Formats: sequence, structure tokens, C-alpha cells
Amino acid sequence: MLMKTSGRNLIDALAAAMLFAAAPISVIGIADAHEANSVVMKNFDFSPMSLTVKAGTSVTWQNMDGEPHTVTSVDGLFRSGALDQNDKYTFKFVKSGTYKYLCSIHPRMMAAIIVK
Ligand SMILES: [Cu+2]
Repeated sequence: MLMKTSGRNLIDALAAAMLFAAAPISVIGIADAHEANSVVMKNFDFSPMSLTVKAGTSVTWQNMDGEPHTVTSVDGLFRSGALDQNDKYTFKFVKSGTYKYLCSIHPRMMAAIIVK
């Protein structure tokens, strides 16, 4: 009986701790979603992986990882060079189209900017 109660309390405590830990992350997530012209590199992924902007928009990427990443256009239109942690790169999209890009260091990291 005592074991069961303390077990429940532990689960409650863990749930509360997870809620507190998750809260600031979800707030940041919402803030990012409203930044319609920015992409982050985090946990070896671009986020968002697909971003739609209007022609004439400057898109800014920021590397949040401790490892370097690049923003490298598949068709050669833009290329950031290696970005260290917190480094930013900005490119202005003038014409409409779908612009695929990847990290040349980790080519599994693929994403696209859609310009309307
Ligand atoms: Cu990378």
C-alpha cells in the first residue's frame, strides 16, 4: 500500500517536472512558428523543413547545434559555408520557385524554401 502510494507520487512528481521542463521549449516553438522567414538547424535537421515565403523575402538560418552545418542550395544558387554554433546566414529569394538545399557536411539534412 505504502509502495503503491509513493510510486504514484513519484509518477506525479515526474509528470510535473516534465511539464515544467517542456513549457519553455513549447514557448520557443510557438515563437519560431511565427518567425515566418527563419530556419534553425537543430539536432541535425532544418526546422521547418519546408518554409513558404513571398518573393523578395530574406530568409535567415541559424545553427543551434554544436556541430558545424552549411546551407547549400542543390542548384548552386546559394551557399553559406560552414556555420558554427549560433552563426547565421541570410539569403534573399527574389524569384518564385522551389529551392531545395542541404547541409553539405551532413547531406541527409535536406529542406526546401518555397517562394510564391
Ligand atoms: Cu550539417
